[in-house]
Amino acid sequence: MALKNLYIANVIGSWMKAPKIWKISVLGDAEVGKTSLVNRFVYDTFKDDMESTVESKAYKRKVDGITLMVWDVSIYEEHVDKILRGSKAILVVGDITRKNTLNTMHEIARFLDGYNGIMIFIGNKSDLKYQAEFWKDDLKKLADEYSSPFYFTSAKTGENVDNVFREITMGS
Ligand SMILES: Nc1nc2c(ncn2[C@@H]2O[C@H](COP(=O)(O)OP(=O)(O)OP(=O)(O)O)[C@@H](O)[C@H]2O)c(=O)[nH]1
Ligand SMILES: [Mg+2]
Repeated sequence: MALKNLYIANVIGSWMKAPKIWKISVLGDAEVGKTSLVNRFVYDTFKDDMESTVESKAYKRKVDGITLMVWDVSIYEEHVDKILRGSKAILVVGDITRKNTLNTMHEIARFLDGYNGIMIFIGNKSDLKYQAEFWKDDLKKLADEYSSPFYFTSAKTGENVDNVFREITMGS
């Protein structure tokens, strides 16, 4: 084989073997549990005393042979557009115990208008169901508007957290 062909074969070979890396961004109002969800998913841990996230940060976990690069997007982030660029999926998170965080989810979804990846709506803190200010009907209505799935999760108990990410890697 000519040297050039050998080179091309090598490049294509390593490209095919390269791990799949998918970017996922997590958005939502202050204190809805964005960092807690990421911590639960990546480290399987939970803390009651969380500090507010000042700087957006990426975390990695491999699922179904795919490396997920999960971006915990700070509410202070000035370059949201840049972070969202190339996201395979965007998680839009609200806190079920605060109705205003559902309004923020609506605003975020409007802001994302035209995004053609997977958008998933999440009502977090499902362990506090008895304090819920919004529930299934409200979240379903929002999700249906964007033909997107929705989940209720608890970063505290871990309920449904893995299922959200499975939704993304499913059928890959
Ligand atoms: N009961 C309960 N508390 C939660 C859950 N998820 C997060 N929390 C608590 O809610 C508070 C905020 O959680 P964070 O993960 O810091 O929320 P955040 O969206 O990252 O907040 P910012 O970075 O300030 O925007 C913390 O006190 C968490 O312990 C949950 O599923 N259930
Ligand atoms: Mg945070």
